[in-house]
Amino acid sequence: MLKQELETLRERALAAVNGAPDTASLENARISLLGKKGELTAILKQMGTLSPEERPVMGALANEVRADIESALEKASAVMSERELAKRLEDEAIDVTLPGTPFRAGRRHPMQLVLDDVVKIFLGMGFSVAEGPEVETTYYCFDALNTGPDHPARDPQDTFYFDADTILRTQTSSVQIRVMEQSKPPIRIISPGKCYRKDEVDATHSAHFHQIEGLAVDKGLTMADLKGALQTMMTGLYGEGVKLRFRPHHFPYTEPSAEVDLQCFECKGAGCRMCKGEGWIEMLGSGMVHPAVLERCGIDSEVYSGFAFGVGIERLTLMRYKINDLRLLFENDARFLKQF
Ligand code: 2NM
Repeated sequence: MLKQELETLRERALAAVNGAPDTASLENARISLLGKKGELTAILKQMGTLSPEERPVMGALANEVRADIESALEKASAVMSERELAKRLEDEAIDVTLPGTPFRAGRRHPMQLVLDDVVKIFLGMGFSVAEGPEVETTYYCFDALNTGPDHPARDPQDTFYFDADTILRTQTSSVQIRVMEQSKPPIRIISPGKCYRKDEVDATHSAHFHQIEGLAVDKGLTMADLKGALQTMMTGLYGEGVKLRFRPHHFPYTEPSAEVDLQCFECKGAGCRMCKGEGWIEMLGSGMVHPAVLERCGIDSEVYSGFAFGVGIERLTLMRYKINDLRLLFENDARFLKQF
């Protein structure tokens, strides 16, 4: 009776194990056959009803059946894991020779390209880069630069005021004043940065713009040093053969002062649409730092002299790439920016 049950169990078990479709059903089979509440255990519980002679015989048979089922399970499980691994390897195979997902890298803004070039050119002449706050006091933007309380440049029509003494800087000369206050000559710096003016936006104006100012203070500096530095900058930016023209001008903070024009490289000075028939294009302001400005920063103007200049990065960039509208530089249109 019990012998019969064990034999059928073995037959059904081996059929179930060998026919299991996956590891999960194999595990289910193991539990229902050999588990604590499984079929073999249920049969073994009846051993108590056997006679002492039958018991060891049935016990041996039960062990044999268990061993058969266990070894069938083991074999099936090994075959199955191998098969499942092979399938996963095939399903998840990666073709490393396929092209990757392209990474769309950005690029430097045309004004950044120009700024980087200008910085490199001045580093080559022994200058370093100085930075300062965009929110400034009227002292650093005006008073320190000989632009007293009644000067028209301080008009709230033209400058953004937070209060009577606090403004958005209108030029980066404020940075140069701070450097002159804090250091002793020789000084050679350029100060690039954002500046602000209450300008209506059009093809050549914006309420925020970017400026580079340069300053050198040392014994014996003259206009010749200024001209040499500016010629080096313009040649570096626009190539050999660029011509500069210095015109007398007035700034409160330099004496003498000069505006600097670049010979139009479209018409070589003959006059064309680009230079509006002038042959020359106004590029920057410059001059020898006014002795009163040096003195106010604690620099002895009897011993030291300095030259300074200021130029708009927008202007330099429009010229460099022959762009006809300033607004293109600020609109962040990728179709435009991709060209540089
Ligand atoms: C310009 C034109 C001319 C200038 C003067 C100074 C300072 F601080 F040394 F006095 N920095 N920059 C200067 C001179 C700026 O911008 C058109």
